[in-house]
Amino acid sequence: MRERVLNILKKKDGSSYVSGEEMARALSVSRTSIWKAVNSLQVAGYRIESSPRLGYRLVESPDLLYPEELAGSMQTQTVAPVKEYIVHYHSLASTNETLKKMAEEGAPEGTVVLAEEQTKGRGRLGRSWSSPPGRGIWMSVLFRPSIEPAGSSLFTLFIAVAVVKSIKELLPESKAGIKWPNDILSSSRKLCGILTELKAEADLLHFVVAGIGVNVNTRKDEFPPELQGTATSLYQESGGKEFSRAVLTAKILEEIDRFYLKFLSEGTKPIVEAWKKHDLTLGKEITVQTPRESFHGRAVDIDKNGGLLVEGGKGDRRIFWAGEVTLRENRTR
Ligand code: BT5
Repeated sequence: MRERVLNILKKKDGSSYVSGEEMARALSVSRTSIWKAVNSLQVAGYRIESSPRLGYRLVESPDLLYPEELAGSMQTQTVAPVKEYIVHYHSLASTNETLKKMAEEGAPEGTVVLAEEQTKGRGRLGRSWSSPPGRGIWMSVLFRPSIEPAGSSLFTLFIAVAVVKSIKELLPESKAGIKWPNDILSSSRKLCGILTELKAEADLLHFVVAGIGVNVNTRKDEFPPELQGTATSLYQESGGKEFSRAVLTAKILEEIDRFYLKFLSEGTKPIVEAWKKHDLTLGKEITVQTPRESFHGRAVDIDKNGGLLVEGGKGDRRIFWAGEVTLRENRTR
């Protein structure tokens, strides 16, 4: 009911009032139900003006990632096709941890977990991810594809492309690009990180949980001191513009949905091609650090399954599926 009332108020676009009676008629409910729904929206942070004669008017929506805020503006098939697939928390240790537990308990493909803040946001290899309240997008998406575990590397890639494309729609002058495998950088600073985790056995993939962290409205001094020189946000990149996290989240989820369906129907090729358009890695001198070694060379290509092909000084070629990449020089191709 709350969502349907909100939709009617939104259609008026804040410019005019809509009467309780009109809404009650449109939704075939009593005026008391409308009044209750309006009250609950106000408690949730929506500024709704009411006038005894004219009715109700939506003055301002909160910049919170409520399911009804997102679902109302999204057209998706698999990722959160209805708002019940979106689970919103004000505070959570880690959206990836929560979604992995939900996946174990049978949550359907396309479930999305969002949190306004994470108290134990996670990066790769036990590193942490700074997730201050209300400033970024901290979310995880669940997939249950019928593919072999090897194909899961592609998830990090297409999610990165989905995020960059969405960022560029909101901020066309953005210099955001992807550093293989999971960093979105802008002017060499980290704007977004992706943590893809999976549960699999031998040749069976049970599920993939893709965690996405985007710094949206974070001010420089809101990052921990050690990140202030290496992290950035859309706010900083745009010279101090605030962005609607809800609009960006909905765009990202729509792009993820489109890429996922493409991946299932057309395979890896369109993803690798799209990835290359936003890439910051290929053609550069790089160092790949893995738990076993440190390899220097030139990044030459992305394999059809998302591996990074690197050519060493002696012309020896290696393919990496995971690792930490450091860019050493500017693009040479
Ligand atoms: C990542 O790891 O970049 C993956 C980050 C994934 C975060 C999302 S948020 C939703 C979901 N739930 C989770 O618990 N996690 C996912 P990695 O490549 O290991 O980078 C981690 C490093 O990035 C840290 O060691 C810091 O140096 C840096 N860092 C931490 N927080 C940052 C931030 N907010 N912005 C930019 N850099 C950050």
